[in-house]
Amino acid sequence: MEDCIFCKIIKGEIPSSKVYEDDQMLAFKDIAPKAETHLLVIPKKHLKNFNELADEEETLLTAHMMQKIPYIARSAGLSDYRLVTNNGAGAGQVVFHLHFHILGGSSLPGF
Ligand code: IU
Repeated sequence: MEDCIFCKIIKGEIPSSKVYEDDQMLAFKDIAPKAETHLLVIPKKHLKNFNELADEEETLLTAHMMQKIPYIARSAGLSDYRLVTNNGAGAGQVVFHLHFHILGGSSLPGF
């Protein structure tokens, strides 16, 4: 997607602080952290949000990302963390390339 900022990060056109990368996904530090540790995990395939991941053809990608997230969190020194995805503008999604927030490293408010 030409105008997608996260696609540009994947292509290396915009710099990011990568913490994990493989052929299907990327994890990097959020530029405006909302917790002591705030990582974003994204698929390399452009999918708008979690609703698109629910498509049957994305089953393997879904499993792969879910399996890697605990490893990425652990590698960042986190045992306790919050995993969030904002699905749609009404839920606070601002960047329309699917991403999971990993938030931790400090006490998080309950909700
Ligand atoms: P949201 O779930 O779409 O609201 O989250 C988007 C996140 O992407 C937000 O936490 C931003 O700080 C973050 N981000 C980023 O890390 N790098 C960028 O270039 C842009 C947004 I634009």
